[in-house]
Amino acid sequence: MRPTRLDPARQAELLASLDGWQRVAGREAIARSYRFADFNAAFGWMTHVALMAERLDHHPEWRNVYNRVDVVLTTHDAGGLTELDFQLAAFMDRAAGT
Ligand code: H2B
Repeated sequence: MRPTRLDPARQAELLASLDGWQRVAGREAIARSYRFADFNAAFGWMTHVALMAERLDHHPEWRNVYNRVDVVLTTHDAGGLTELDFQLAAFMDRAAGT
């Protein structure tokens, strides 16, 4: 079963529990940029996150340029933010050591 869209108050609460994540203008999504030591570190982190994304069946929108990864999370099926977005965001932060 897919999670349902969170109400705005709960979204704000969960966003406040994260560091470095922001709302995206014009759509219901959250975004964060990560910077790593080099491409190897960035891509290693992406690989680690990709395995979790498959397990959750929840996939990021992301872009990598050398040591930087820009991430946007939203739940396409729900048309907005769900628990899964905040779960994956927290996992990304832990995996990046932030
Ligand atoms: N990822 C994200 N971010 N949102 C979704 O709604 C979503 C997904 N849906 N990954 C999943 C895959 C769905 O398309 C498949 C069919 O389970």
